[in-house]
Amino acid sequence: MFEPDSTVINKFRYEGTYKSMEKNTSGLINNTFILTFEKDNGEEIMYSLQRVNTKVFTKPYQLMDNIVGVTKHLRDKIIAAGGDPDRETLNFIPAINGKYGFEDRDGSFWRTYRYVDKVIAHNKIDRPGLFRNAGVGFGHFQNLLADYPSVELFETIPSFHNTVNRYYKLMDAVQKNFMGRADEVREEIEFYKAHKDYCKIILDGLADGSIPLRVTHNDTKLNNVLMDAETDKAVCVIDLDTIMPGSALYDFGDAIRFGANSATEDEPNLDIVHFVPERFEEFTDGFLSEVAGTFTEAEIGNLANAAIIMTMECGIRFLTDYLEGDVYFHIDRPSHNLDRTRTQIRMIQEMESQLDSLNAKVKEIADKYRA
Ligand code: GN1
Ligand code: MG
Repeated sequence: MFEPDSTVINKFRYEGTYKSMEKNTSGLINNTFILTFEKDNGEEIMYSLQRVNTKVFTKPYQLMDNIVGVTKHLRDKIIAAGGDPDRETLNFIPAINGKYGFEDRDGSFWRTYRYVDKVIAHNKIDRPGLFRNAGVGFGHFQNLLADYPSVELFETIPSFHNTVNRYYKLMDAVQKNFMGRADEVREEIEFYKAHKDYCKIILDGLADGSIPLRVTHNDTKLNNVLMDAETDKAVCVIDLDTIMPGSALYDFGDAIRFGANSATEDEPNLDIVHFVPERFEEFTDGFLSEVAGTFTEAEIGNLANAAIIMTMECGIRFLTDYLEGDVYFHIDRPSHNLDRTRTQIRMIQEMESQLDSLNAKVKEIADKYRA
């Protein structure tokens, strides 16, 4: 479904002659294809071509304005710091009409950027050190965007991380019970009800000003930071669709939700799904090595809470989608969203049971970088 054909490929200013295409299956929203071209001198050049999900991102041209603005800002900073702008940020390729994407006859929106090579998008942390480096990558990204004019950003998904809203959408889906699946998931529903109070913590902090509004990535799962295949260092933060004003706690919490899991987000066997505190520590250390100096007390003090809150939010979204008939996230099996919500619940339970020690760890690490 939705494979790009030559009428799509020919719309972009690619270098060289088209050779081959491979599908990348990791994202849950957009569809991504890796294209290989051959230049006149025989060298290969690769691109990512994406079909943007316009049910989720309803204004793709405005979305691309955000991304073009942000990547230009990043590029300038990377050059000023002596880095490699072709590797450390995404480089989008215009269509032949000069715009950064185009809508085809069927209403699909396509965009493309240079493929970053010699990197890995990890779906799971399988060795020490890697997650600390991811923390440095996302923390550094936060710093690079600290002076980005947020007024220029179009809100690609309004209320994206409004966890309270997400909670009420779940309650609504339970009531409508469109697929007749609510009875089967009573336990999960009760779990989220019992943990409802977490949902408002970040929103309250934003409202009273103790948590500042910053420019944030908002989708910081591990596979959205490309890691160098040889050195394991973070190279490039990708998936820039949800860059919007938000709380840095969203970025921290979502990264922990995904990367401090001993298994993948959709592991059906809960016996092997655990929250790994050492991973939490590693990521916190990397992240705070970049941002400790600029964070407020409320931000530092809520890092561990944020891990629980973002895991709640995502679990709530998976369960809502399950009840609504799997209309939002890509699924490969009927229970896919249910398996996903269950891993999130397992993570929350284990984080909650050691919240005091996680808070103590955060404090220790923050003090180290603030000394
Ligand atoms: C989606 O696009 P992708 O796969 O990086 C989702 C995130 C969820 C994530 C869960 C726009 O991210 O919010 O946390 O799935 N993106 C959107 O894996 O809804
Ligand atoms: Mg995404």
